[in-house]
Amino acid sequence: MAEVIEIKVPDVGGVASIDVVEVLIKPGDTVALEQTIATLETDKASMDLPASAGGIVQQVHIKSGDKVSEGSLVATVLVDSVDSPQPKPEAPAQKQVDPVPVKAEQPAPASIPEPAKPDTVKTSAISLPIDLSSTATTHASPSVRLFARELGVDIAKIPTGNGRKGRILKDDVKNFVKHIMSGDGQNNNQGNAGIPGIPTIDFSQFGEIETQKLSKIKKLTGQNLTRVWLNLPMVTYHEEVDITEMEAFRIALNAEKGKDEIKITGLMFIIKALIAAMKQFPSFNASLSADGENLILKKYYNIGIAVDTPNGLVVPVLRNVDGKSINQLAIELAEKSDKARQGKLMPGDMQGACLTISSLGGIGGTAFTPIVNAPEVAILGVTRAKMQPVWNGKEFIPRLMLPLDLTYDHRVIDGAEGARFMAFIKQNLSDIRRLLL
Ligand code: CAO
Repeated sequence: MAEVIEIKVPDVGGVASIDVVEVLIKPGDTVALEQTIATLETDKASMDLPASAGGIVQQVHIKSGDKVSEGSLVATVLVDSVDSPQPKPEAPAQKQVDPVPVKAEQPAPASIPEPAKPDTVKTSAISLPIDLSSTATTHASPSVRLFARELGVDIAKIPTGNGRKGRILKDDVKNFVKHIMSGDGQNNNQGNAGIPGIPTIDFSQFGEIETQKLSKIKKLTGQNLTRVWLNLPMVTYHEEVDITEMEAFRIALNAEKGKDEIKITGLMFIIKALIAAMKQFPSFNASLSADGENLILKKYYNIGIAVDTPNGLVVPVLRNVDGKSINQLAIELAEKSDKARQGKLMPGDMQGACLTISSLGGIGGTAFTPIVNAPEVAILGVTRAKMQPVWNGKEFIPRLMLPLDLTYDHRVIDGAEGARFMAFIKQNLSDIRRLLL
C-alpha cells in the first residue's frame, strides 16, 4: 500500500519566518529519505531541509522567496509503504533523524515507488530535525558546500553568488568550474579571490578609440604574470656593479672576431656570474613544492632569457649553461632569440628554466622590478650600464656601472640571502677572473 506523506518544516529552535532560498524538487521527482529538498535561511544561518520520507513528489508547497516556520507544509510525497526505507535507530548517521519512523515495520531498501491508486492512499506527516548550529555561515548552504567540496572547489574563491544577498547556489559552483576550465578565470578584469574587479568603461565617451586584439602570447603572459603576482610575496633588491674591466675584456674579445661572427654582449658574463652564484646559494636553484612543505633543489643549470618579440615577451631556455663557454652561449642566445622573434620557438624551447634573466640593457633604464617566473624563485633584471663618477677614497674616477635588480620569492629567499647572492654576483662581475675559481 502507498501513502501520501506530508513533509513539514521541523523544529528549528523556535525561529519563525525563515526564508526559502532554494527549492530543489518539483512534482514527479523521486526523492530519497534525507535528500536535501530545499535550502532555508535565517539572519544567522542557512540550512538544508532533508526529506523526511522517500518517494515520488506529488506537490511542492513552497517556492523560493517564501517564508516558513516550524510545521509549514513543504511537500507531499507518495511513499510506497512496503519499499520505503526507514531510519535505523542504531545507525549513527540517522541519529539526527526524527524519532518518529515513517513506518517502523518497513526496513526494506529503497526502490522507486509506483504511483498508488487513490483508494489505497492514506496521508500522514513527518519532519526531520535540522541542525542550525552546524551551518553557521551565511555564504552557502551545506549541500552547496558539499557539492563544491566534491568538485574540489574552494567555495571562498567564488566571489559572489546569485542567491539572495549574494548567496552561492549550486549553479554558481557549476559556473565557477566552467569559468576556470575555460581558462578565463586567470585573465580578465573581474576580481578573483574577493579582489574587486576593474570597472568597465566606455572610453569612446571621451574621444576616438580603436580596439586591437591581444596576441596569444600577450594573453598567456598576462595570465601567468597575474597568477604569480597574486601568489608570490616578492621583494626586489637593487645593486650597482662596476663592470669597467669586464667591458674592456668584452670589447677586446669582440675585436678579435670576424665580421660575421656572433658578438659577445655583457649578458654572457652575467649568465656565467649567475650560475656561479646559484652554485654558491643552492636555494636560488630550487622550487617550492606545491604543498609549500619542501624545497626541490635542482642539480642542473638552465637559464631562461626574456626576449622581446613583435608578438610579446617569450622566454627561451638555455640548457646546461654551466658546461658552456661564453662564445657558445652567445651563439645559442642569438639562435634562440632569432627563432623567438620569428615565432618559431617550440614549447620545449621554453621549458625547464631554473632562473630567468630579463635584460633591458640594450634599451635603457636605471632599475625595474621584474616579476618572478614561478615556480622559479627569482629573476635577475638588467638595465643599462653607464659611466659614473665613483669615489675611490681619494678622488672620483669614471667607472662603468651596471644596475642589477633581483626579485625573489620571499617565502624561499630571506632578505639577507638575497643581498649576499647579489654581493656574490657583484664580486664576480667586477673581477671576472673569479669566475674561474
Ligand atoms: N648596458 C649597456 N649596453 C647594453 C646592455 C647594458 N646592460 N645590455 C646590452 N647592451 C648593448 C649591447 O652590448 C648591444 O650593443 P652593440 O649594439 O653596441 O653591440 C646592444 O645593447 C643590444 O644588445 P642586445 O639587447 O641585442 O643583446 P643582449 O645580449 O644584451 O640581450 C636579449 C639579448 C634577447 C635579452 C635582448 O635582445 C632582449 O630581447 N631584451 C628584452 C628583454 C625584455 O623585454 N625584458 C622585459 C621583460 S619584462 O620583465
